Amino acid sequence: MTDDLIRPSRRRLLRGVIAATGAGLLAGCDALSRNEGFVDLLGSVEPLNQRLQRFLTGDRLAQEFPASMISPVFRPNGSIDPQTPEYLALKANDFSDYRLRIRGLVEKPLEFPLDALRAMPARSQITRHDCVEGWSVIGGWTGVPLAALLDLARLRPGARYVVFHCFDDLSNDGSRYYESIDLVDAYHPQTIAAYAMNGAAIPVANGAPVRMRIERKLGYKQPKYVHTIELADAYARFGGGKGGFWEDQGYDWYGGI
Ligand SMILES: Nc1nc2c(c(=O)[nH]1)N[C@H]1C(S)=C(S)[C@@H](COP(=O)(O)O)O[C@H]1N2
Ligand SMILES: [Mo]
Repeated sequence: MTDDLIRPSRRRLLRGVIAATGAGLLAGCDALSRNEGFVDLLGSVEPLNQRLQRFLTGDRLAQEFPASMISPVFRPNGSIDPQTPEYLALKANDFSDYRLRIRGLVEKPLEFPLDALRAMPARSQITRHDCVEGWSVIGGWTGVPLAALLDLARLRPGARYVVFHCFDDLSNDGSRYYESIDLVDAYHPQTIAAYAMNGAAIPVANGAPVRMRIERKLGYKQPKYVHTIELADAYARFGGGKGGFWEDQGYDWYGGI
């Protein structure tokens, strides 16, 4: 059957579905808006969750690739074997005591063991990673959409940035790698807390056990070894104040691709 042949009936079907849903929604909303409790609930939820999800994420996706294009080696860069005591302790137990923490401007601070993350609805994506040093690699990632984690923790008013705290001390001065993004990128569908790379646990060199993939950003905005995701009104009070480890050295905060 050619496309031309099936298209007209599909269109009719679609029209029918839209009409039916539209009518159902209208009746439902009308009935619900007469219930004051529901209106109050909408008033409190709408500004934070629904508005963010509906309007801030309506942006373009980074290109995704077929599995045949995955690079044989996902070249590691920056920290590749963190030596901070807290990381070494977790690594010694194969990360069984690891928790991904959500805190800051949220109603409900949360902690996720790896098993809990793996049990959540996942997203997989094969994308190209571009480092400002001038190389690119293609890799496959699986993880939990950051949007889902933020929805569980529920943002508090004033939350504008997501700050990622990492285990590693790249500059060897007692500080820790960190990064930050705004809520547009936080709610982007390809922004995931990844726990797998190319179908296996993420190797230590690439950020085990959890690293972010924020696919419309350059390499330095893909924090590895993440332990805490903090919601904040501003990023100036973290690290050197410019929003990230490399930003503090002069790199651009937005770092988009
Ligand atoms: N915690 C942490 N995250 C980091 C870095 C780092 O040194 N530490 N390096 C960044 C840079 S510059 C790049 S290019 C990528 C490298 O990721 P990869 O090691 O998986 O290739 O991680 C980014 N995230
Ligand atoms: Mo990089």
